[in-house]
Amino acid sequence: MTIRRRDLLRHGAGAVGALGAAGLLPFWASSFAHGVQAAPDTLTGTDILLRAEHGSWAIDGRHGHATMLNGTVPGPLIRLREGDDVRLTIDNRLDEDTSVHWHGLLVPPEFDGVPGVSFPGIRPGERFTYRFPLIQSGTYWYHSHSGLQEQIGLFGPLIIDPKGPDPIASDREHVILLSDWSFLHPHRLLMKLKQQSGYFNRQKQTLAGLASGRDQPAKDRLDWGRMRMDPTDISDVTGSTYTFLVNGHGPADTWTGLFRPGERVRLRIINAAAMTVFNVRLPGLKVTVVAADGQPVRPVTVDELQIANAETYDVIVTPDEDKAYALVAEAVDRSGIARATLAPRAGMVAPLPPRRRRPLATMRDMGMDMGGMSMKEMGDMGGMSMAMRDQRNAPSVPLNPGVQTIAPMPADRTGDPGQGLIGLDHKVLAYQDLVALVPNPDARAPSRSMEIHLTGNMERYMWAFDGKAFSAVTAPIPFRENERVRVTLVNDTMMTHPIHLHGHFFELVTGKGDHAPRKHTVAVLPGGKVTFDLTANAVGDWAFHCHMLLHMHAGMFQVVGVRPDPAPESAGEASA
Ligand SMILES: [Cu+2]
Repeated sequence: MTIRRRDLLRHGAGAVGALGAAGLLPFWASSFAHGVQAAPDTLTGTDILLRAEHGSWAIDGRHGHATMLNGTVPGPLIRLREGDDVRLTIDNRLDEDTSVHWHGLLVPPEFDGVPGVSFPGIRPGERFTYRFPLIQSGTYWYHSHSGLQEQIGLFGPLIIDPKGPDPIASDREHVILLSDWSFLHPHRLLMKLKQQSGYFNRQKQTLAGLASGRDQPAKDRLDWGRMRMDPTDISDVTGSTYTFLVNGHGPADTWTGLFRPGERVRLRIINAAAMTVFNVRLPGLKVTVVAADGQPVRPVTVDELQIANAETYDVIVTPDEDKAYALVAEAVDRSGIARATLAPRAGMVAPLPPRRRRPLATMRDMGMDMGGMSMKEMGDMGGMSMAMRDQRNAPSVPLNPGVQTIAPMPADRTGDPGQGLIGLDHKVLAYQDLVALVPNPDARAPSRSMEIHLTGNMERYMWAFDGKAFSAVTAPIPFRENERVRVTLVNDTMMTHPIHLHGHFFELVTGKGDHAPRKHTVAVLPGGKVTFDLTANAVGDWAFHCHMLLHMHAGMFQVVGVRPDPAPESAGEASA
């Protein structure tokens, strides 16, 4: 039955002449994929041409409008080789400016692809060629950095094979590219959220929930209500409007990756979603994490992992039975799932695990984990209203309307498995489980440290660093070339923010010495903090932003400026 439906859809798309080739899928993402090695339309070599254009595509049988590359959503698989000098040309056939950012790649700043920061952008009808040497390998991806194009389809996977042998051995590889799709244009999503925070939340607490014990007890509910906080507010945009996709397939279409029983299958998992953090598991299979953000880590075996927007994980699974296995990528608020099937033959379907109860935010998510004390008790310690927005807890942050709360006691949450996954009876990956496979290139102790607060006001849908939206920022965050700086990100809000720095990897500070895990994107859990050490070795201006795309759009975006040392313009002057 599933096959027939899928065939209909495929033929349907081909039969509608007006659509032309648009809306078809690249081979790597076709409904029954043999593995990325076998995908004949993969773009390889050193000269790549990508066409940005408008088109229509089908999601579970319904047509949507997208901005796309080479006529497909997701875009083509680009597979390059470390050590090569590559030229990637974008031919802009859209009626608006476009750009492509190579997410996680270490490239010269002028080829990083962020309009207004790295280059002016690519005008309609024009071509732009990115040229850079590939000095790394691993699983990455690419996406538009113009307007809201990324949210409506302009993204795809990018693999760089190592120059020498791959430290990660496998018999077969699949790309698992997660995304979210709404038939409402992202501008409309943003408008709805500005009009009414929690607009997309259909999982609010109810009286029935209270009676059944599913929701917060009445006392807590009163406390949270007084602060205008909703513990069911986990995701801004939810399954009420989003369809969650694996390789461009909705849950009804279901993408299937094939394997032979006993093979070591490498899954290159990429979260390309606009606004969705996913919990990924394959019931019945252990998942061995072998790389994070493209960088190999010591293998660590888990049952489940949370992947924030823009992160990548490479994992190995070894399905040894002649049966179908489900891959479930559950939206963090459990308002929906993306699903895929791993199967020895086409047409097999694996049963899905029962839907789990939606999570509730906790005191820990407010940055107020005080060992079971109630808010009333804490309030008695010094005044609750003061405690959730006390300047003393963040002297550098102005208490303007964009700053709704300041976490009073933000905890290092790198040992946590992710929101909603604490206390499960199986092993969930935490950042503290990650250990780099090879020693870090720079293990110097940092020479200075800085703290950056992630701030927001859910009611007004305002998001910023240190209470200052990008529109109000006048200068980049300054770094000197090659200086090593310890950066702590403090999340004063009740949302996870996946923070991405362009042009660099940074080392998470989790006590792993010179084997700290290296990342380009780090999820800072609600009310939590993350510390990383950064060697600012790439001179230039680099985007630094939240990868929740509507947060970025609303102002949680900054520029990091790495200046040569000594800076030519200040040579001879006393430094300030
Ligand atoms: Cu954010």
